Amino acid sequence: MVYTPFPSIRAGRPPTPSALREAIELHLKYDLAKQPSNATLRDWWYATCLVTRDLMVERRLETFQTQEYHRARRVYYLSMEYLMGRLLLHNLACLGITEECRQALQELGLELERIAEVEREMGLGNGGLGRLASCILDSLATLDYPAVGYGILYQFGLFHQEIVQGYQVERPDEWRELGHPWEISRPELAQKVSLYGELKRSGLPTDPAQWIATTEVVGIPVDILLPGYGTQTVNFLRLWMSRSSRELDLEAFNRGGYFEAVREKTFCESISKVLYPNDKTEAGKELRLVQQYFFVACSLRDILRRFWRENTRWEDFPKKVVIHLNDTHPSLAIVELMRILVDEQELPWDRAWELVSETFSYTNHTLMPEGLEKWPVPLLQKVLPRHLEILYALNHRLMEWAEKRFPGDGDKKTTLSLIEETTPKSVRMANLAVMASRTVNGVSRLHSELLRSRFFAPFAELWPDKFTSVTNGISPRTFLLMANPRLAGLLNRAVGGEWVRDLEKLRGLEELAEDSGFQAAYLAVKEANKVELSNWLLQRGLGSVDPHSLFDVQAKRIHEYKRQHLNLLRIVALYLVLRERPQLNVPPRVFVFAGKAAPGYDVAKRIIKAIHAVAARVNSDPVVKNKLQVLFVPNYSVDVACRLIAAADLSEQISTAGTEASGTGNMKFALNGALTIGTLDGANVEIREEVGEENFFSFGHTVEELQELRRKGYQPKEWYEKDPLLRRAIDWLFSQECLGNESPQALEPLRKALFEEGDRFFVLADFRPYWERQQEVDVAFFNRRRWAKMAILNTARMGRFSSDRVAREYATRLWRLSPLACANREKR
Ligand code: 26Q
Repeated sequence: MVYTPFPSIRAGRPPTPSALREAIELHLKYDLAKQPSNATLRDWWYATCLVTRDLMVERRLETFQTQEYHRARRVYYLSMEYLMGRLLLHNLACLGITEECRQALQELGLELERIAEVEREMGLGNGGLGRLASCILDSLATLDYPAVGYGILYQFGLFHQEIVQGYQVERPDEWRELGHPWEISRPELAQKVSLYGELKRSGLPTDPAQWIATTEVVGIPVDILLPGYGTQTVNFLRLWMSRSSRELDLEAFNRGGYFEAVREKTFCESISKVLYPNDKTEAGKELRLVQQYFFVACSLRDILRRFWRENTRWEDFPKKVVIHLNDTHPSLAIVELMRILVDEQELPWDRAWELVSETFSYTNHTLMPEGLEKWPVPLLQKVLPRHLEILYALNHRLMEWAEKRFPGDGDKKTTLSLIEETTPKSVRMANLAVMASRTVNGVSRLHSELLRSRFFAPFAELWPDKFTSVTNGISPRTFLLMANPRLAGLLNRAVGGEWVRDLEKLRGLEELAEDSGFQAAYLAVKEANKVELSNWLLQRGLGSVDPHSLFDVQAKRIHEYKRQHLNLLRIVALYLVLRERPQLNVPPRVFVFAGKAAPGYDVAKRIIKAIHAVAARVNSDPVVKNKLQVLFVPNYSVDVACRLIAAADLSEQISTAGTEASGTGNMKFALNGALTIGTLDGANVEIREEVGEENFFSFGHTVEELQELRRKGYQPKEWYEKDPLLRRAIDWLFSQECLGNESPQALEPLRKALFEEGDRFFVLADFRPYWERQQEVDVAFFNRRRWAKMAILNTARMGRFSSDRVAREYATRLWRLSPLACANREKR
């Protein structure tokens, strides 16, 4: 480094705006070889990020020394996905220098917010699971927990969604195109991983074996620093990038032949190339399996390297290391650790199992059978032959335990088994994760209950104490402070600024809920956010909306179980009613949809098409002008989410009861003062409990009622026939009047799902209760003071859904981890 960045920082004081300005100019000069006169917005952004990074590095080094000195017990959070969003404003806020930086840029004639918008967000995840991982890492750092996140540095993140003639079109997400100043590459910590090949062995499967692999891949770690908010702690996320091991080895090129070597190089680089754009499992894709093993094997080697720097005996391993599995995607780590211990370290099998089974914890994120990962045995045999053998050996033990506990009960054993007896056979990763983990948790109370009583029932009989629940949460930094600066400012004035680190502090708002001055200020914030969103929509050519309308938002992945089409059917019904009775007194509403469909999920894509077809008709019909508008915001992302969350009046959380494990969007909207219309599903149940049922619009069949409907043989056709409004809405949606010039086949797959395929998600059964509840929403919205009170009470009572509470629960109850702040460090 050619300059001494900030002597003042080391003394623990924040840098002055002029010190920051100077540092930005130095980075502009020495890292980008630019002068202020020829610097682009991108250059200024890059330089500002580098200065911010310098400041985080100071704290990172302190954190590292503290954790190493104390030989801290750490949690290693393994996740295939992280949805970090843009980082500049977040990192500045964590460091507490947002205003100083704003002023520094102002002195340079620049505006902070404009600079921050240059950043391409890190979209290395599909949705809820990836964003939850990011929120939890944010909270772990904020609470000073020693934690490292591991994942994959996908060269292409989740695809960009464009809409062409109402259809989703996917484009590559080249998020590193402008460079990525947050990355710190660590080639010296590269790891080598083996794949394919064959086994050489003499003894039993539980004896050490030799795996002669034919392909070797190198993982190069790239770190992203993760500052806590208002603390010295800076943790990090370590993302692996795959490269060929022969890259630097000219000999190998000659040995293997030129063509073969290039082919292998291409294969190796393809491993971290692209994020799979599905949020449910897709059967048996080899590259996905290779991705999982690659990232898990690199991470484990890195964990072991760190362990041996600070420790000397295996028996300390479970005392110092907790490995958390974010769903089953990283569950090969269990098998890989067994392999390392047995084959490479030559520990006896039972001793290895002791260590392994004290190390892992596992979070399940899905209830749907098709969401549970299974790998075909022949694929494992090909890619990871030794791991398959270890899996069979583990299953042998599992079946012994099962026989002991349930003698002669073949059915129990069949459901417990790691191996599913299909053709070909496959390995059930969830069963492996449950078997090997000290704790297994669901992500909401309802979800955890259903896991225990249905999906993992025999496991819960075998190991009742393993199962627990940690209801999800969201980061107050990302989803209030950053997403909604106006509301954040109002809250600071009302209850002080402590809520950013302690969301329960918002309880203090309860006493203001009926204060007309505060209500007015609160409504004014919402109004201003709606104006801002309207302008943004207009700029993007997405339509012109009246900010006085009720903003009704459903933003999340497009899925049949999330039932965007239930929302759409209600819109159609309302449209038909309004056409007949244009004078009907309903508040003007803007219906906003946003979300991506998995590229291979046809019905979901037809739902997007249906939304656009309805929007085209409704928005151009003068009869409902100023009453009803339908918008689809393309390319849903963390950035778009924040804009919608700040502006929403009503949050649609309408999944079929028993299908949404938790939901976290529900929390983001409610915290920002949108009222929820929602089913009794996932965390909705707990949100309703916290905010009070009088401040929550619940509707729809419960899990038990649906069970009963199923038992009696649910016939969507009957529901269609007995409800004239529903019938009209459905008939119109699938009519040529709605489709316009489109082929009559355009929505056929959607219609089939509702009728021929039996409406798996009970859209028709829940239509009427949904319709009726929405009428109550209209009434409530007319009464501005009542609405304000309800919204304020939502904000006031969402404290429990902070990811800080989540991190603390995981740390204390599952991981037995203690905070370790930098100041705690004694002299060596
Ligand atoms: C697995 C194998 C192959 C390809 C893809 C996948 C895959 C990828 C992502 C499977 C599932 C996911 C993501 C699931 C997810 O986001 N689940 C959501 O997790 C949230 C956080 O716990 C919950 O709030 C949501 O209810 C749940 O749907």
